Amino acid sequence: MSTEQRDAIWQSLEKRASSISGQTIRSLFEDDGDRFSRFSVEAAGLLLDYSKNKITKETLDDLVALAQACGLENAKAAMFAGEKINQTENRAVLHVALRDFSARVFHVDGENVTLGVENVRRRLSDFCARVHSGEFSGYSGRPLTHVVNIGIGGSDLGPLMAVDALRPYWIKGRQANFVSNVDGQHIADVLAGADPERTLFIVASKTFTTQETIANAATAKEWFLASGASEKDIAKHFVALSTNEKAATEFGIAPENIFEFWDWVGGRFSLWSAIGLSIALQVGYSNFEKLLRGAHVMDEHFRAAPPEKNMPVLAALVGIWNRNFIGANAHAILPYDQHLARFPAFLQQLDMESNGKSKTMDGANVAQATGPVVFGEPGTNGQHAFYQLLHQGTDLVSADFIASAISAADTGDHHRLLLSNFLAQTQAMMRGQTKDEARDALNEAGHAGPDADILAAHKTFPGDRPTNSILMEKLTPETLGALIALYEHKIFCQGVIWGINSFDQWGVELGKTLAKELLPKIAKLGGDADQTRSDDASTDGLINWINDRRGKA
Ligand code: G6Q
Repeated sequence: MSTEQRDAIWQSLEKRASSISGQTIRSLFEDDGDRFSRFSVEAAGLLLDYSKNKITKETLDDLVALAQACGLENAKAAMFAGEKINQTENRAVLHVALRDFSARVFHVDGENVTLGVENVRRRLSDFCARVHSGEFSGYSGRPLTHVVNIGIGGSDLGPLMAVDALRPYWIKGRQANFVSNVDGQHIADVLAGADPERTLFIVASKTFTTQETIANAATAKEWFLASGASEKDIAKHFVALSTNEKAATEFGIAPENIFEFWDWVGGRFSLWSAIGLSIALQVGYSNFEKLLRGAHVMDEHFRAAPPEKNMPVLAALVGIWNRNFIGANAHAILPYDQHLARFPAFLQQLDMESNGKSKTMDGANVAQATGPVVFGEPGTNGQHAFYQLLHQGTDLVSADFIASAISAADTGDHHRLLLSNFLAQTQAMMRGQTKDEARDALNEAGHAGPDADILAAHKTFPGDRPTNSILMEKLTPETLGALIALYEHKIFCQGVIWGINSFDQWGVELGKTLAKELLPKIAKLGGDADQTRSDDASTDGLINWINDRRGKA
C-alpha cells in the first residue's frame, strides 16, 4: 500500500479517537457484554485481554489496515529471512534463529547461521554439564558453585531478569550474581561475599570494549590473582561471551572458554544466545532450552497468525492507539509476581532503546510520537507508591498488568490476595468512580453536608485508563520465554508502523564517547588532572568541585 493509504487510515483513526472521546471504556463495557471474547487472544500459554482499552471493532479494523499499509508482513518476512533490516548498522536481526527448533535453516549473507547456533548451544550444554558435575572445577579442585556475570545493558538485564524470574528452578547450592555498574562499589560488594576457589566469572560483552565491563572484569581478575591464584588458573575461572574473540583472548581468557555469538544478535535481544550462560548455569541447561522453546512457540504464532488474531501485532496496535490517538505518553509494566521484579527494568531497555527514536529509516524527522516512557514495579508494591498518579494524575498512563493463575509459592492465601489486587486495579483504572458514587459512599458512611461534597470531588476517579492484562497459568521457563518474545515482537511491529529502526542505539554510543573524553579531566585521589577546560560552564564547574575534593583526599 502507498503512503497516501497510510495517511488516509491515520486520519480515519484520528477521527475515531475524536468521536469516541465522549464515551468511556466503562460505557463500552456497558454497551457490549461480549468485549472480553471479542478483544482477547490466547497463544503460547499466554492470554492477552486488551478489552479494557478504548477500542471498538472499527478501530481495530483500521489499526490492522494501518499495519498492512505500513508493510508489516513484508518487514516480518524480511526479519525472518535474515535481511539487513538494521540498516544504520548494516546488520540482520535474527534473535529468532537462536531459539528455532524446527528444521528451518537461517541464512545471513548466504551463509547458514543455524550451524553456528547449534554448535554454540551444544557447547553451552556441555559446559553446564561439566560445571554441574564438577568435572570443570576451580583451580583447587573445588566445584564452581558461584557465578558472577560481568556485563551491562543487554549483556546484563536479560540474564539478570530471567535468573530472578526462574528462582523456583534454581539448582540447589548454586548462586548467580550480576555486576554491571562501573561504580566500584558494585563489584566490591559482590566480591566481598565471594570465594575465589568456587567462583566462575562470566565476562559478557558483545563488543568486549565496553568501558564498564572491561573495568569490572579487570578488577575481578586482580582480585582473583591477589587471592593466591596464578595466571594459569584464570582458564579455570574466567569465561567470555562475545563476538570479539581477539579482545577476549587478549584479556587472558582461554580460547576454549569463549562462547561466541554474532553481530546479528542485538544486545537487548541476546539472552537467547551465549549471553544466557548464567541462566543455564543457575537453572540447568534443559530449563534454559525450555525458555528458548517457549519463545519459539511465540515466534511461530507471530509468523503465522493473521494480524487480527496475532498477539504481538495486537499488543503493538493497541499501544499505537494509546500512544498516538488517545494521548498516553507513558506505559507502565506492572507484574503481579515478585519473581518478575526486574521485568520492568528489562523492558525499559527493550522498549525505550528500541523505539526511543525520532528519525525515520531515511533520516527524516518522524511525523508522529514514537516509543512511550516505560516504567514499572511489581504489584502490589506499586499500588502503595505511584499508582496514585495513574488513577488521578493529569497525565494519561497506559499499563500492562501481568500475573499467573497459580504461584510457585501458593502459601496461605497470598496468591488469592495478590490476584484480587491485580483484578481490582485493572477494574478501577477502567471504571473509576463518579462523583455521585463517591458522595453516596460518603453519605452511607454518615458524612453529609457541603464538606462531603468537597471530599466527594477528591474521591472521584475519572477511570478510562487503558490497560492490558496478560495472564499465564504459571510462570515457567516456557511461559517466560513466550512473554519476552511477545514484547520483542510487539516492539518490532511498532517500529515498523512508526517507520523507525528499532535495532540501533546511537544514544548509547554518544554516552560512551563523551565519558571517554571526560575521563582524563577527573583527578585521581590526591592527584592532578588534565586542566584543559573546553566544556560548558556547568560541566567545568562540576569538574572543579569534584577535583577540589579529590585532590585534597
Ligand atoms: C543493547 C545495547 C547495549 C549493550 C551494552 C553492552 O542493545 O547495545 O545495552 O548491550 O552497551 O554492550 P556489550 O555487550 O558490547 O558490552
